[in-house]
Amino acid sequence: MKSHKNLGFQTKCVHSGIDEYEFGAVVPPIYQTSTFKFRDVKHGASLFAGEEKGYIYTRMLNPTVEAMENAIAALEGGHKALGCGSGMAAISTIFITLLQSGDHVVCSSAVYGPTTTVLNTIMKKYGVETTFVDSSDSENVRKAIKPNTKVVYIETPGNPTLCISNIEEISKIAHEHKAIVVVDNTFMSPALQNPLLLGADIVMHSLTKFLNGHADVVGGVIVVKDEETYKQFRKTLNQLGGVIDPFNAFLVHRGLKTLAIRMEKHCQNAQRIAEWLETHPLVESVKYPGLKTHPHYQVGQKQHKGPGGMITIELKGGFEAGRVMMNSVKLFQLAVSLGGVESLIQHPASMTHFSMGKEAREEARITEGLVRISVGIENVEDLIDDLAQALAKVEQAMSGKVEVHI
Ligand code: LCS
Repeated sequence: MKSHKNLGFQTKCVHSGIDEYEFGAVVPPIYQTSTFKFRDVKHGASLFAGEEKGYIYTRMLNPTVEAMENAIAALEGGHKALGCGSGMAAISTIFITLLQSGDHVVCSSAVYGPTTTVLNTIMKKYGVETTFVDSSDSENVRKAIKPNTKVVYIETPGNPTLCISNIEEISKIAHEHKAIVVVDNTFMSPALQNPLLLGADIVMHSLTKFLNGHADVVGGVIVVKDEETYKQFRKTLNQLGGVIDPFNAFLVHRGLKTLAIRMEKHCQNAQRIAEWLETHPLVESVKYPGLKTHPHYQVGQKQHKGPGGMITIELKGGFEAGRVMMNSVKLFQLAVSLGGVESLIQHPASMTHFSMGKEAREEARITEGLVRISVGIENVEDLIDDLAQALAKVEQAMSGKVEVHI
């Protein structure tokens, strides 16, 4: 791959991948093949021995997948990337590769629910212990580190609380103790935040979200800084088999081409909506990294280029009011997932973060009344109109039950 180091981010989005495709194709062809023919026995043997570069079998490497991996590595400023069958496949590949029985993990308390569950069930079963901390205060990470801490895992902004952790500070603390820093960068995308450039060792994304951006793929990716780590992860992926398939990789690569302009629109729309919600009399609180009222606003300003497309709110009527709102939206769709061009709304306590249990939710400050919004790229006036009519329904439903000052 040619170096695109000096090009602008949106140019990299359009041009990164593999330099030349067969037959002069302008976009990456979909190599929908499970296996690749060897010229002769000597050729096959040399590919298996790693003496020659080439493709053998799609679980091991596929050119369409490789083009997407190259593009994401370039956007994150990494050495190489590995496409996985889902964000959870990427997360479990990272844990299984880096950890063994007797190791300890320090993890942000506010992470995607199943990440907590994997650490508390599967990894625990294999003898890996985890301490969950509010990593928005880096000192909590320092205090939780033990002599056997192998991995510090943070998600920033965290799902769904949007708490921000200081990647640079946490990386320094972890490295003093020789721990590996893994950052789930799903909520920001490389257009807004590059954890590897801030000192982290490994980045992962759920490709299902902003990177693909069109709600039609489930996928994940791991980005690493060096060849040795790449080889370790490739071995695990090859053995356990959690790879992405060529067609999904093609779709993600297509989505990447508009990443920077989509993220700009997500940020603009979300900022307008967050500011509007903040003034609405039925809204108790709004959390959005672009609002000065966000508790970690300053850290965010330092480490990301834009506040992203995710907002959380608490209504004055708690969960009951949130239920009416989520049932009343017309343009926003009541669905989990996030980061697509279309706006979605959901209830973390009963949906995305149900599996982690009430106790872990309370520790992560995921309240019963929290409503999460993924702001799409529609006309913002239409989105605000939709939220306004849904909140008007809340007002009708709750009249007499909550104090409403309009
Ligand atoms: N990391 C984050 C921050 C996520 O939000 C998700 C999925 C994952 C990892 C896992 O990725 P997946 O395996 O689904 O590709 N988050 C979801 C959510 O908030 N709603 O539905 C899925």
